[in-house]
Amino acid sequence: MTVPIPIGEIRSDFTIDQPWHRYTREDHATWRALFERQARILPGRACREFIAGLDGLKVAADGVPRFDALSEILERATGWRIVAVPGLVPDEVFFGHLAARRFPVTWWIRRPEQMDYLQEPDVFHDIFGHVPLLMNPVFADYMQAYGRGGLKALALGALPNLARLYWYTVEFGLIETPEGLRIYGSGILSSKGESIYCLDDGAPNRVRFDLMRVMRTRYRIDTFQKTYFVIRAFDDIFAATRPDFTPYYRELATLPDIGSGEIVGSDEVMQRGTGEGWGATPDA
Ligand code: HBI
Ligand code: FE
Repeated sequence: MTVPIPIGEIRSDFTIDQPWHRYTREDHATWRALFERQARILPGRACREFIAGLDGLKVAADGVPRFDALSEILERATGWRIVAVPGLVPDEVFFGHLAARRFPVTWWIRRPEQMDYLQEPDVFHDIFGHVPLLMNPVFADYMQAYGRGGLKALALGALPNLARLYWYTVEFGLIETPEGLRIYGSGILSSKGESIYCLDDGAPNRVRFDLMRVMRTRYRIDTFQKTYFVIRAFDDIFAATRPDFTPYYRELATLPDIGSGEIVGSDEVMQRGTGEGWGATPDA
């Protein structure tokens, strides 16, 4: 549901000026409702780095924030800035921005009737879900490394493998802490239902993060995850992405995909899910 922006206002890198005048009172009310609901359920569920980032960003609880003001705070912390875009942008544009420490943020917000579910990222998912962790230096470095890796993966025709890494870490990752499992994935942090399901429900598998295993694992964009991958520290994913992936992609090309709900022999299984409710959503 990309809300139309006049074509003349979209720059060659797909960025636009945040169309501040186009937010309605209802849009700001939707932002407030989403923000207050997540702020209420995330303490004790979100990792402490996310909570710290959210506090650091003073993300305005009272309405859709001004991207320029957030970029000033973010830039001082980790050199990242936010750029407004009309919606999903082509992969090479997306990776190009990440590689330059620019996070593309969809400018529009969902309709009130979409409070509980939205397929395409909106401003709440992008700002509330992603930006607080961009305040964390290790995570901020990982996101730039991911952008650079994405441009290489595109060139090698290995984008689907890398997209899975992003999906199961940046969007739906869990991290182990002395207090128990915590959420760092943005797709979970911006979703009330999945913020509860991913930690409390017996249905999903929870498996130790393993780079090659994750890059073989399929996912659906329209259901809660059937498998969550658990890291011990952000450096786990940063260290894993340091080497040149070319040999990994060559090996992956010889290995079969793993189903989104499947457990394989090499897995360090932390929870073998019941699979309740999966019948209706076989893998894509
Ligand atoms: N564009 N605006 C935007 N936001 C995203 O998260 C995004 C995108 N384009 C491509 C993309 N994500 C994914 O396909 C890559 O992560 C693989
Ligand atoms: Fe996202």
